[in-house]
Amino acid sequence: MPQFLSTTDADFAPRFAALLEMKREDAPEVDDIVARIIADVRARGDAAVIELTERFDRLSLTPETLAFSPAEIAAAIDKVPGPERAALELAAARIRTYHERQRPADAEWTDPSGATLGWRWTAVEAAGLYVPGGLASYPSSVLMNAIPAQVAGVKRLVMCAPTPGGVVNPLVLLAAHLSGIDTIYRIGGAQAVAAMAYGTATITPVDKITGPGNAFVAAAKRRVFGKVGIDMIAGPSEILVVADADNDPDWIALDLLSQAEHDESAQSILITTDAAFGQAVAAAVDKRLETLDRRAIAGASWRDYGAIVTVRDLSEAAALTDRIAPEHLELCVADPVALSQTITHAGAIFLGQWTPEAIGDYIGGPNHVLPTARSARFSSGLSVLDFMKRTTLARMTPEALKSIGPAAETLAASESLEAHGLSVGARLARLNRKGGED
Ligand code: HSO
Ligand code: ZN
Repeated sequence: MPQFLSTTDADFAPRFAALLEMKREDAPEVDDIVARIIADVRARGDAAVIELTERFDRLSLTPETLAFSPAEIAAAIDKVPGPERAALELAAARIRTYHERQRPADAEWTDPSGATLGWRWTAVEAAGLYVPGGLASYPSSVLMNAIPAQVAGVKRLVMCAPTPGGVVNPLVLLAAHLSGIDTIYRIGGAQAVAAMAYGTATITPVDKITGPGNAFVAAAKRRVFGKVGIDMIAGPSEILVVADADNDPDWIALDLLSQAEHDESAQSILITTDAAFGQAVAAAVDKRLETLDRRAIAGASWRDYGAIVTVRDLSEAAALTDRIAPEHLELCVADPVALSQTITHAGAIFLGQWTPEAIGDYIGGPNHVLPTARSARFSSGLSVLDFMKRTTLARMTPEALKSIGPAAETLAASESLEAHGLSVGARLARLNRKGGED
């Protein structure tokens, strides 16, 4: 049974607080194992990667077969049926068009002192994308990670995807092909993350690693952070639907289940202004759970973490939404735009009853790699900016240095950093010696 709450209940405040605090992930303690794997890959390179792949993925590779050959990729892609290919191509095109608008602008201006200031954006040189094996090997996630990198102008894009027993999802290879990935290694786990971060004889290291993975991959990403950049560490998926009574309960039930089916630890919450509508959605979820393919996973998520919250009005809904700071937020109300303007903390907002969250997972255009576990309070979904960095620019003229240099000398003296002060002072002395002649 999901939880039923109402803001009119006497015990609402503590129950809602408990809902927010609910710990959904008990990540197994794998850090020691991961530390050893990374050390091994750093010490023995390809040999370690090959041995670990043999052990964990039952796949024997050589340095020559670590990466798929172009012929293997072409053969796999050929197997993709037409409709899937067309859908993936449409998704890639829409995601690209959306992300192209995120390219940031450089800036440059001259301030009143005469100093010219600004910044310039450039792409990271090489990025590595991790794609999990098994159930969570999603072609859509390949597009969502690789296309922003490609749009940013990353020159070399590689991918690591474990292929237990040698089995590969042809759609994953097609997605990689559509999003400009140059090389695909059939390796996974902490060893793949270590190889991308530190490099081996065959694998050239990258500068940034992104993409979801299991506890081993997450621990490895944390450990290589600093040597390379990483994206966020994503937790289980979440959806919050705010709906008034003017909705089909079955649609809302399916939207809740669409994220519940990802993971037993996923969380789906409905906030509604109408208690009877909430009951109707709960009944519709139960009905759908009788037949849904993934009913075991979705049912466990709904039972353990699902919640239906009745509120007095939409302003209460907005306040609770900001406290939840959901990864995905659907606003199925008469004026979703007005409601959205009263909400600040959400990874992605889906406006109106014709915008199921699944559109955002696949084809809408915005990225589906989004902040989970309330981190939408301080962070954003994956974007082109994650594959770029900013270099600041400053250029003084003699006049500008005369104008602002003395304050730098004062501050240097106050920090007892003599050479700092002198590096400014020596220049000012020259300017003063020249007197007013220029
Ligand atoms: N909703 C997931 C992403 C995904 N859905 C991939 C389907 N495929 C995490 O936001
Ligand atoms: Zn999804």
